[in-house]
Amino acid sequence: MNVYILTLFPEMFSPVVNTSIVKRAQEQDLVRITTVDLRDFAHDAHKTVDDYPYGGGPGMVLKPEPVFEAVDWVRQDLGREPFVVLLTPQGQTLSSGLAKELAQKPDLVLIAGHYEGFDERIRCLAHMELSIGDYVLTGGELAAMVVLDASIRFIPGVLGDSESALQDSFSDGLLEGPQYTRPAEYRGLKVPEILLTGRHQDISRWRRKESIRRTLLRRPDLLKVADLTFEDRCLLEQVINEEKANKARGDNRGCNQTN
Ligand code: 6GU
Repeated sequence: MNVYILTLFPEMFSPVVNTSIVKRAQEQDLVRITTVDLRDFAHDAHKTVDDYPYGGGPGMVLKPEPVFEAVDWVRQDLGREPFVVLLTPQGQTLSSGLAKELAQKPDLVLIAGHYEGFDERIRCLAHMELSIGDYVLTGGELAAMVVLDASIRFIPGVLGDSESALQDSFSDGLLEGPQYTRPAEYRGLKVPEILLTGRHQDISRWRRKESIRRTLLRRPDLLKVADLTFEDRCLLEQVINEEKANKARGDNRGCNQTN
């Protein structure tokens, strides 16, 4: 996949693009990431990329020319038409499903606007407008990094087997259950005994149940749309009853620290 990031702050991307899994994906030629400095497409010697809003008002507005011409440059560089995403808090909210869709695009352009706003005509360039949540960032750069990171995880080969996206929260519509490593007891906090038994079938079932429990307690909205098997529904029923009992007893999430 080719990803072009159009930004006024290309230097913000180097820690993300040059670290860990994103770096490895590039070394393996699974993704090619190019940051494009919008200032390189300014028309004057001062490299002006923003201007006062027509009609007056506070703040500056990102001019259309640098963005249109940067996209033209990408088209030329590729020799074909990329899929263009504009990062804006007014866009569709990013989800695991959208990230997966984007991962299937051979050529992706992420436009990260900055300043108080951008000229409305820039919207005409975009096939999709994306937000990463209901809060406002000072610029689209962090959002572009989030979109990039969330998407490339779905490109086959980017994650190793042990990192597989299949086991993640959301991959099957449920949250991941709890995980533990050694020691088996720390400050009186114990690892659930079932995990120490080596009974793989029982452990699988326990993990599925705890994934359902966690989703019920934290994101019941996800549970409503997840496609649960008959066995999942039985586990859900058990979890609901256990949680009722726990509530009556005043449960504290297994955090009874004793030393
Ligand atoms: Cl894509 N941009 C900005 N500036 N703020 C945001 C956002 C995007 N998504 C959430 N907040």
